[in-house]
Amino acid sequence: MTKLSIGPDLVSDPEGGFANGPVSNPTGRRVTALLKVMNQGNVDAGAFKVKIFLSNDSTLDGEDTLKKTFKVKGLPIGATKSLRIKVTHSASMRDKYLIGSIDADDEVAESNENNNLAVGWIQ
Ligand SMILES: [Ca+2]
Ligand SMILES: [Ca+2]
Ligand SMILES: [Ca+2]
Repeated sequence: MTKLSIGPDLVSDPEGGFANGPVSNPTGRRVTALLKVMNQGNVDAGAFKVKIFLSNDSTLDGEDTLKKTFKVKGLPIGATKSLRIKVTHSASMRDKYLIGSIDADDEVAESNENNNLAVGWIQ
């Protein structure tokens, strides 16, 4: 039996990570990354937010710091949105993690809600 799933499915490309980075400048206080968000589902997605967190570990939890929020107006079937991330911090972010939470406020009901995080170690 094949399970038929209908709905948008927002996911990072590559799944689970950033397309580029995150890399820090020499002081470690500025980090850049590229996050590609794709709709691999079979229904267009409406507006949603992508939130970028700074974390000491690779897990998103309540101790992490929100650094940036992107508002995406929507993403049609098969479309990709590239988000260029630049975050600054008062101390070095090297060896910490940048975590992108796609549809962070769960505004889009998706066929798969378990592939919405992109995690990257800051170099
Ligand atoms: Ca998803
Ligand atoms: Ca964390
Ligand atoms: Ca969702």
